[in-house]
Amino acid sequence: MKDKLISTLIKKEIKRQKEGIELIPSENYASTEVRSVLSSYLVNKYSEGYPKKRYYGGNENADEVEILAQERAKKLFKVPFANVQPYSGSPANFAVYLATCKPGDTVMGQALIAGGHLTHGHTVSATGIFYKTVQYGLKKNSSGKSEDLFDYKEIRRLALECKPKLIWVGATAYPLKFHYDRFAEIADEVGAYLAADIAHVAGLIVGGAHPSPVPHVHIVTTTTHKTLRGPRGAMIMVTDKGIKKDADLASKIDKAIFPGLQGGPHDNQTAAIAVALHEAAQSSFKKYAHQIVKNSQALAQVLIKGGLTLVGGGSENHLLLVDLTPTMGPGAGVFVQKALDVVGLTLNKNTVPEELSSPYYPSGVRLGTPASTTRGMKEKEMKFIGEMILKVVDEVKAYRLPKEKLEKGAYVKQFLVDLQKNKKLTLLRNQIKRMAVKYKIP
Ligand code: DSN
Repeated sequence: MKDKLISTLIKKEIKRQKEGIELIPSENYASTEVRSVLSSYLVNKYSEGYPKKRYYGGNENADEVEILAQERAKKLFKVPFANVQPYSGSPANFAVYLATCKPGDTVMGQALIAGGHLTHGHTVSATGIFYKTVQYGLKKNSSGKSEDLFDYKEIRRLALECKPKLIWVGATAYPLKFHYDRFAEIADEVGAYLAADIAHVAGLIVGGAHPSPVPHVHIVTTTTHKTLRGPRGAMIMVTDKGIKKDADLASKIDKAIFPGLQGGPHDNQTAAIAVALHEAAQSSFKKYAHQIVKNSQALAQVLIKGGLTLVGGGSENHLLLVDLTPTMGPGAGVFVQKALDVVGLTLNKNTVPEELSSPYYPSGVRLGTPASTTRGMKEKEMKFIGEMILKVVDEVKAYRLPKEKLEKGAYVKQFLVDLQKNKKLTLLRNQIKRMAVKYKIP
């Protein structure tokens, strides 16, 4: 490669990915084939419009690529309609608003602070700027056991009060299964569209490790690069129930994506989505999806045994949300994330239900098993990872985030200096590296 600067950075990133263990639950390793299709000659083409209805010439191959991706999505998710053009999850979700609501209409979604997504109506997102949004939270888990954290009585009360046009079900930081039928009862009662954002669990659903929202909701959105293990991208699907509610829903979704929100689709991305959908239809993917959950549960057991508090009392999917408040006080996510970074375990700080701190200094960390499972790691390796996490938490458990806003930055800066001097972390780093390099990345 002639561009030495970029080539050096890519080499460094490959080394980082190989020598560390990726625990961010929304990340994964796409197959070699998916990556190679992304850099194919399809990257050169413009294809505004939809198959057989384009605004540019020379689209005979792009048409076939997009039709294949649509057909594979429909078959895999058991839906009558799929739009495979969204550039990524956020535009896909925004297109759902465009298709179902007018600016100013009321919508409901799970609050970001309680594990929802920005695009489910947060005030800083365009979805919260152009629509009137009502947010629902989670119940406090008092039993310490895995239990559904949604308060359906409260969600129903809110829905009856605000009469939303659209209700979102789906999250970015929820460790348990969704009971889509309970949300459907509420949406049907108030006549709202119900959209499931399954970005995190799409791979678990098609792999048969998780229930599908398809019988219960009108619209399904998903990114294609998380548990589904494809390229960056997204899809919007309409269910039979959706078409029954609104015969024009599919064409409204198409129009919302193009020309509503986007220009030309990324044909290389569409082709890579088609490849990923083909991979996800194989029986080996079912095994993969089930192993993700087994690994997540194995990791949860080690962390619970080691004294950490897990939101929801454990994990039923690919992710775990650790509430560090009881161990290290409010705002401790930053300490654990940074310390784990030093040893080569990558995860992210995250808010927890009933957060006492802020999204920038949240009180939890979110981690998951999709990427490590792709590398072939199983329960035994999860035990190793869990024990390493406990050792790292032990190293930093004396730190407390100052309450004073102005003191926080300086305190974290000093913490980072301390981390670099910590010899125990260097030893753990070497142990993790020795283990990680045994497991190839595609
Ligand atoms: N950034 C994604 C996640 O990590 O869950 C959501 O957009």
